[in-house]
Formats: sequence, structure tokens, C-alpha cells
Amino acid sequence: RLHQQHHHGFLSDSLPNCPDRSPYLVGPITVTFTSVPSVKQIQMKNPLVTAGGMYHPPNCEPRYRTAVLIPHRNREAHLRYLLYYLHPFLQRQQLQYGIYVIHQAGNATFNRAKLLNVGVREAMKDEDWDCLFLHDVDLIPENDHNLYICDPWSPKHASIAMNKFGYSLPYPQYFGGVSALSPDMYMKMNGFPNEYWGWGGEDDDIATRVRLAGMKISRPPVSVGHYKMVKHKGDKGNEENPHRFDLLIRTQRMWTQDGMNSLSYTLISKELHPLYTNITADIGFDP
Ligand code: UDH
Ligand code: NGS
Repeated sequence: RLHQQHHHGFLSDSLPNCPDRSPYLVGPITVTFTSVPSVKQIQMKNPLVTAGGMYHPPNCEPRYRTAVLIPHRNREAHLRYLLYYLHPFLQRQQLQYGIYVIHQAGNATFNRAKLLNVGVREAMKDEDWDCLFLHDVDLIPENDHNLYICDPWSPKHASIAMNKFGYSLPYPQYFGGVSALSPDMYMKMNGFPNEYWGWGGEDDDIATRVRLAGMKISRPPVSVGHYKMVKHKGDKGNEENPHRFDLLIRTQRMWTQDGMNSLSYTLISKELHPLYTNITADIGFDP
């Protein structure tokens, strides 16, 4: 409330609700990766975004509050492409939103799923988000009918048609890239696993956890689930995880013990950048 008063000079109750369907949607978007946009350029194009990458529609009371959480280390150029496209995309959807970058401190092996757990815990301290979008940094949505809101009953897999997989799923159980859960659903499955260090398998584990927690993955129509990936090579510090198949056999036994209820990390900093909130955490290393 305070935030809105500050913004508009009057109480939010005097704003009409945003319409059921945003009038600003355009459908397919052309995504290109030429020169990396600068932070200044992105800021200029998004004057209503406030410190920490927060946004509230100026003229209506939003129906949804979405936090976008991006696991990150050493992908600055990708991050700028994503911010360049994502801020206008989310604004056209008339959402209240915040963008969080969860940065893994140090050089230990990367751990995508644990970073996302950290992001959820930290983001929920800021705001009563009703939807969490877990978002790889190198995937740009190509159609704004792909609404960044949660399904009421199901974890949603959004990146179902990526260009690198010929705009289809690489395999039916694939749950990588971009997914969306309400905080309740996230907690119901005890969040994501903390023990996947390095590349691969954690997304398959997450898909299994969804099922074990008694939920079912939903997917949007293929045409709206289009994503374009920024091309890149494998990262240093995120080599293939040789233990991933062993871990995947144990999901059923582990999901209630490993997750949000076992999460431990040291928060190093939480900084409000003009275009996102940067959470830097020491999440430890592969024991
Ligand atoms: N990420 C980083 N920095 C890293 C590693 C990963 O920011 O060093 C983040 C980033 O948000 C990325 C996500 O974690 O989008 C997933 O990383 P990934 O390498 O698993 O997936 P991506 O789709 O690349 O980016 C897959 C191609 C390389 C795999 C080669 C293994 N055989
Ligand atoms: C599977 C991996 C997933 C990964 C997917 C797509 O084999 O983590 O490939 O990978 N599962 C295992 O390794 C067990 S990609 O083509 O994006 O590199 O997301």
C-alpha cells in the first residue's frame, strides 16, 4: 500500500482493477541478438520500473503479482538481452512484478536448483508474490500471450517450444528452462533439490517432485510457449554432473528431506539495481 501511495499519490483502492485481458498484448515478438543493450538503454525504455526491477501498472490495480527469479553467474550479456525483452513484455501484461537475479558467489560448481530455492526464500521476504517464475537467463519469450501468471492448481512449464529443440519438447517429461509455481505449490513439493551440482538432471528431478507431491504439470499452447535461446557454449564451473543419474534414482526417497526444509546458505548481499534485485549468496560446494 505504501509503495502504491508513494507512486500514485493516492490510495490503491481508488484505482480500477486491471482488465481481464490486457489491451497491450501484441502476440508474437521478433527477438534478435545483435549488439548487447546497455543498462542505460534498457532503463530509458522502461521509465516506470523502480529500484530493484519492480513494477506496478500506473493506471490500474493488477490482478497478479509475479516474481521472476533468474539463477546467474557470469552471463552478463545474456542477462541484458533478457532484461531488454522481459521488462516491456511483463508491462504489456499489466502485472505487478519484480525481477530477481540470484547470483552464486565464488567459483564452486554451479547449482541452479539451490539458487532458485534461495531466490524464493529471499523474494518472499519482500512481497506477497502470488507467482514465482523460475527463469533461465538465456531464454527469451517470443509471444506475450505467454502470460507470466500461475495456474491456480498446477505447476506450469512455460518454455515448451524452444528454438534449439525445433520449437517442440525435447522429450515429454522435460521441465527445464522456464517454469511457474505459486509459493504454496513450491512449498508443497519442498521446493527444488539442493544437491545437484553441475549441469543436468535437476530439472528432471523437479518434474518428478511435482508428481510425487500430488500435482500435475500444465503447459500453455505450443504457439505461445515459444522461446529463443541466446547461443552459447557450456560454462566453466558447470560441467556435467556425473552423479545426476544416481541422484535421480533417489528422488522419491529424498524429496521430503532435501529442499526448502534443508536449505542453508549465507546471504552476501541484496542490492537494488535499477533493473533487478541482485541477491548474492554463498551456497557452499559439492561435498
Ligand atoms: N547459469 C549461469 N551461469 C553458469 C551456468 C548456468 O548463469 O555458469 C544459469 C543460467 O541462468 C542458465 C541456467 O543456469 O540459463 C541453466 O544453465 P545450463 O547450462 O544448464 O543450461 P543452458 O540452457 O545450456 O544455458 C545448456 C547447454 C550446455 C550443456 C552442455 C552439457 N553437455
Ligand atoms: C537431459 C538432462 C536435462 C536437460 C535436458 C536438455 O538429458 O537436465 O537434457 O539439455 N537430463 C539429464 O542429464 C538426466 S540441453 O539440450 O538443454 O542441453 O535439461
